[in-house]
Amino acid sequence: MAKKKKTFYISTPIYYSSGSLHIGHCYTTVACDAVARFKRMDGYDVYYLTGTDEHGQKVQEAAKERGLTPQDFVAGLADNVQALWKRLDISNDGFIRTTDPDHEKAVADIFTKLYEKGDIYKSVYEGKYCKPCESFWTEGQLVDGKCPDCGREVTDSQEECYFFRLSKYSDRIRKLLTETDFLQPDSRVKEMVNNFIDKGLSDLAVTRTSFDWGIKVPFDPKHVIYVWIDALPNYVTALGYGGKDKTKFDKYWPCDMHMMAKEIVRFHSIVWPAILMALDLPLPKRVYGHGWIMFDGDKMSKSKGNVVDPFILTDRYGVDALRYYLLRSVPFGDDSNYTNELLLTTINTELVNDLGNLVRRTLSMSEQYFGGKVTKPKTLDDKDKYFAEAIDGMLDSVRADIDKPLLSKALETIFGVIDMSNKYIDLNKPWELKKTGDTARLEVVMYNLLESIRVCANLLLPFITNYPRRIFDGLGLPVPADFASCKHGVVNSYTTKVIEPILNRLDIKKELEELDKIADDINGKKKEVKKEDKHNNDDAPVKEISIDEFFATDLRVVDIISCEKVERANKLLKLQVFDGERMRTIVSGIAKAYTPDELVGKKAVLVANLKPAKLCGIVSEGMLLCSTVDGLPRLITPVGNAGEKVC
Ligand code: ME8
Repeated sequence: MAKKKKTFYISTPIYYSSGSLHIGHCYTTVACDAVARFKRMDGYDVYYLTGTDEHGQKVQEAAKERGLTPQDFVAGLADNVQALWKRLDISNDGFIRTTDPDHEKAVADIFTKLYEKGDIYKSVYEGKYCKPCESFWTEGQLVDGKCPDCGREVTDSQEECYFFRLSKYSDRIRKLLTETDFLQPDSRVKEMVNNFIDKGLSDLAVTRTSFDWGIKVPFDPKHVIYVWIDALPNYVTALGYGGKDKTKFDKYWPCDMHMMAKEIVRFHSIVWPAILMALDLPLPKRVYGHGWIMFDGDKMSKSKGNVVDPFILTDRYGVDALRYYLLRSVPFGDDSNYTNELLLTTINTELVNDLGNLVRRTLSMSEQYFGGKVTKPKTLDDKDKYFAEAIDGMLDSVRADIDKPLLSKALETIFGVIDMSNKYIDLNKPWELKKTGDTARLEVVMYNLLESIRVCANLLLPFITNYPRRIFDGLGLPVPADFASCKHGVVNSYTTKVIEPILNRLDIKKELEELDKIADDINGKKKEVKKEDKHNNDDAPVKEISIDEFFATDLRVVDIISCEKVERANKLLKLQVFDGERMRTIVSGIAKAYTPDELVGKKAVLVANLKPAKLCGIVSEGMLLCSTVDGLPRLITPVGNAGEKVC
C-alpha cells in the first residue's frame, strides 16, 4: 500500500474587504506561498488557505459610499483579491469568503453551541470603542488613552451584547503560550503575556446591534455576530467543519501554521485557542506573527493611504522581483521599511547581477566552449570539494529555515552559493582554460557551474516562480516537482541554451523618478473631485457638447488582468482590469469578438466615471470603448500605462 503523505496546513489571515490590498498583504500571502510550495515539493500533502473577511461596519460603510449593496461590493473585491493572487502566482488550495453560505451557517451553529454550553452569555457592554478596528477596549488596555492596536481615538460606548467567556480560559492560554512553542517568534509571547494575560483577560463582546451586515445570531436576530467570532472560525469552516463533508477537516486540522502580522496576534494566540477549547477542538500547532512593512516609518495601511500598489510594481518589474524583494529584504519577524530605492537596488544587485549574471555567463560559456553539450567528467577535482559540499548542504539548511520560518535566511543560503559560484568563475577563469587548451579542467569547471545553477534553481522554485523555470529550460531539463535531485553530481549531461535575462539592469534614478510620478498621479487623481452632473434633458438625437462636457467623461488606460465568460450570457465577458489605482470588475459585450484568453495582458480604454451597473447579476464598474469592425465590437487599444488619462 502506498505510504500516506504527511499533511501540512498553512493559512494567511482573511483580509478585510474594504479596499484594495497592498504589498503588506502580499507579504504574508507570498511568505505562506513560499512555505506551501516548499512543503509540497518536500513531499507533504499541503492545504494552503487564504480568503476575505467580508462582514462588518466598515465594509457596509465602504459599500454605501460607492452606492453599492454590501453583497455587490464584496463580490467585486473578492474578485480583485483573487486576481491579485493570480498575478503573484499564489498557489492557494482554498479561498474562503465569510459570506460563503456554508461558512455563515457553520458560524451561526458555533455561536449557538457556545451559547448552549454557557460560554456565550448576554449582558451590557460599557467601554471604549475603536471604530476603525471595530474593537472594544477596557480603560486598562488603552495606550495613552488611545486604541492599543492602531493608536487612534476611542469613544465611550454602551451596547447590549453577547459575550464570549474568554476569562474562563485564561490559565490554559497562559500555559499554552508560556509552556509550548505555540506562538512564534518568542518576542510575541512576552507581548501577549505582559499586555493582555497579566492584565487579566476580560470576556469578549462578540455581537453588535449598531449595524446589520453580518451573520445574525440565530436565536436573537437583532444581534449580528461581530467580526472575530465570524472571522477566526474560517480556518475550520473552510475545511468543512460544521458542514456535511468533513473529509478535509479530518485530514488537515489542526493547522500547522497560522501566519499573520503582529497586530492580530492577540486574536490568533488568545481568542482563537479559547474558542477552540470551548468547542473541544484540537489547537493549531503554530501561530506566527511577523513584523510590519513600514512606509517612511509608518505602518503601511489602507486607512492611512500610504499603500504601495503591487499591480504597478509587478507591471514594471515582474512577479519574481516583487516576490523576491518581499521574501529576501524583510528579516522575517521584524519590521522593515519599504522604499522604492531598496526594491530597485535589491533587484539590480541580487537578481540581475548575482543570479542573472551567473546564469548568463555560465550558459553562454557552455554554448561557446562546448556547443551547449556538457557531460559529467569521469573524475572531479579534489580542490572543488568545498564547492560540491556547499551545494549539497543547501537543502537541509533551507528546509530547517522554512520550518521556523526564516525565509530571508533561506534565500541568503541559496544566494550564498550563487555568490560562491560567481567567485568560482572569477577564480577559475574558464576563458583562460579555453585559451590554454586545458579542456579537462574546463569540463570540470563548467560541469560544476551547471550543477550549481541547477540545484539553486531547484531550491528557488518555491520562492520565485518564473525565472527558475526558465533556467531549467536553459539547462535542457524538465522542471523538477520535488527536491529528489538537489545534490551535486546527479545529472550526467546537459544540453544547454542561452535564455532571456531575468530582467535588464534598471536605471535606478530613472525608475525612481517614474515611480514618484506614478505616485503623484495617483494621489492627484484621488484628490480630484469629479462627478459633476452634466446631464442634459434635450432629446435632440445629435447634440453638440462643450469641451467641459467632454472632459466630464473620465477616460483612462487600463490593463486587462483576467477575463472569463459570463454564464448564460453569450455576448458578455467579465474582466478584471487595473486602472492605475485599483482593480475593477467590468462586464463587456465583446464575447463574440474575443476569447477570454486573448484579452489578458491587453490594454483598453475605460470610461471610469460611469455609474456602476448590474449586468447578469455582476456589478460592472465602467465601460470599455470599442469600435465596430465587420459587425463585431473591437476594443480600442491605447498605448501608455494603466491610469493614464485618454483625451
Ligand atoms: O486584520 N505589513 O484583515 P486586514 C505586513 N480581517 N503585513 C501586513 C501589512 C503590513 N504593512 N498590512 C497588512 C484583518 N498586512 C482581519 C483578519 S483573520 C481571521 C482576520 C497583512 O485586511 C498581515 O498579515 O487588516 C496582517 O495581519 C493582515 O494583512 C491584516 O489584514
